Amino acid sequence: METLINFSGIGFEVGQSKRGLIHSTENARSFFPALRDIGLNFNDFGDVPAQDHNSQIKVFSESDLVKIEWEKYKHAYGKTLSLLNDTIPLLNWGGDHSIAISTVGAFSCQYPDGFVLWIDAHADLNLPRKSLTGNFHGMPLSVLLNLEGIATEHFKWLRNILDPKKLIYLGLRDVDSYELSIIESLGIKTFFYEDILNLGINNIAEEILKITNGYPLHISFDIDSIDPSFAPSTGVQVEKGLTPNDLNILGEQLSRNSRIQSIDIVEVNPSLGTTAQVDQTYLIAFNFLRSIFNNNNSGGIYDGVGEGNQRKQFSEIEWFF
Ligand SMILES: [Mn+2]
Repeated sequence: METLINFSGIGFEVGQSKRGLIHSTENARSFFPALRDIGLNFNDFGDVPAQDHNSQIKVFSESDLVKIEWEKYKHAYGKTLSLLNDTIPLLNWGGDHSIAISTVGAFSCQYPDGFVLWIDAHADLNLPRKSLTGNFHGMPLSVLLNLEGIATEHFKWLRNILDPKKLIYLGLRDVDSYELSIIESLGIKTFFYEDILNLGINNIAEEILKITNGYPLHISFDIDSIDPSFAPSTGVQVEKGLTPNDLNILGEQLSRNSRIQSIDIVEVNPSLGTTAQVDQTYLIAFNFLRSIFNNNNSGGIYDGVGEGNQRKQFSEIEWFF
């Protein structure tokens, strides 16, 4: 089965302190020839230019927000809006998770009745003054949900607010007490990592499909949701987490929703770890895509044996599924 996917690179990295995410998109492209062999074809729409990285960009109050060049995010928002399309799914490749302001913002503008599935170790729900780290990638949902009017005040270019009833969390395992109080007070549907252990990913995937089936769906996938022993090349590792097999089961279940409009893949940092670790981290992300869009393909996981110098060689990578 052949699938065409629109690819949009948004390698923003100012939302966290580690360099390298700006190169995540070009590294992702080096996998395209191999992915074509398993039926995933990409229409490449290039990269949104990123702000120069400055590790001093810490946001501990609303007055610190001026340190970030929001024009870049506005650009990404407009581009995402123009690429959202009922027939061809859109892949937004980050970048850190702050890009979700633009990508989820655009999705929920285009599809107000659509659901957002946020797969992450973290809730990314902090307000600047509540943040312990000052890293903006831990805050995008506070803006998207307009907590304490932060979007109305500072992000007027976002045309609408995400309805908390349209947000589903999966895989959370490192949540601040402030964030937990917001999850509870807004009643956000949340499957914690512990719920996966207790209920099993099959049951949870089925429940998520039941809730979202027939509605437009956006998946915002943070690679740190995966156990770092499987996906180590990311900036904020949290021990334990989803396995690649969990991700496959989830992808196959979600693929039954014919209205998956867009997916973010964020926080894959090719500067962290060995080449084999970086390749493995990318492959786990791409394999999730395969399970969503191409699960009828019985050819199995790409085994890494290819020809030509553009191709990645994965023969040394140990697979876990
Ligand atoms: Mn995140």
